[in-house]
Amino acid sequence: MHSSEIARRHTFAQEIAREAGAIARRYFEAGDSIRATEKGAHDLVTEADLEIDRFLIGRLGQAFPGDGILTEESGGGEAANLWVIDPIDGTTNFSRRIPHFAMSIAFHAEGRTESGVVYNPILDEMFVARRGFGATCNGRSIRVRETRGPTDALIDAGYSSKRPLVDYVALVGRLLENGFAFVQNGSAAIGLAQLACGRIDGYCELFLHSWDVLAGLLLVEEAGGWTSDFTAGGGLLNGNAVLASTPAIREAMERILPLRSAL
Ligand code: LIP
Repeated sequence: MHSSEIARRHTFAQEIAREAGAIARRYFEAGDSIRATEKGAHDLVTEADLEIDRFLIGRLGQAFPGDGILTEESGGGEAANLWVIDPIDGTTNFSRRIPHFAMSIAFHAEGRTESGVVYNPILDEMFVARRGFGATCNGRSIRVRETRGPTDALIDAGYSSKRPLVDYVALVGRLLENGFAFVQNGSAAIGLAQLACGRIDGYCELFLHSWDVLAGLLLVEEAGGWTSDFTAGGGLLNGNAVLASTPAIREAMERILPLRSAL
């Protein structure tokens, strides 16, 4: 795809992320409770997820009718030019009015992510990356942290109920045994954005979907970090484990969560 066409999409993604954020803020700041429906164990969907999903699909369908769209709430399939979207990543946080959630919008063309946007509308933090052009937060360049080693590293280790609990417990055990500190903050998109801007040193989770991570993984790559090849082995449509970190702890993290790495 020509660079100018990617640029058009990159700019548009930021515009609709901000508009979608206004929808999320309307629910977040309303007085009544945010009603959530359980799709599975600790896997929620709210009216806001569904309204933002419809909004983003509508805007993208009007602006780029030939592109494919894959979202957490509406599904979709593979396409040469594909939008991969989580309308609210961190829905449990959102439903409890914890301001740790984001709209995650990625544009994936000819087998690689070209544009990623992760927007936290409550903190008004717009994380943006275009492949080959770096990563920013609110327009300011961001870089991963210069980690000194495991005992200097803070890792966000997401929990997925789609993998055995014993495997997550073992993963956390390996992190702690090797001197890492860990948090489990409930949003892969935000966790990867925080890695990209130097607030944490790594993100790992045993299973996630592409809409949770594609935008955040590009942020990390463009901010000088390392990421596993999430789309390997059909990850784009089927999901995969995810591992991302600062370069200094890559080898240590690959021992913690052994994956075929690509970057
Ligand atoms: C969430 C992920 C998070 C994971 C949660 C949930 P959602 O996505 O971002 O990393 O641990 O279980 O899957 O469901 O809020 O879009």
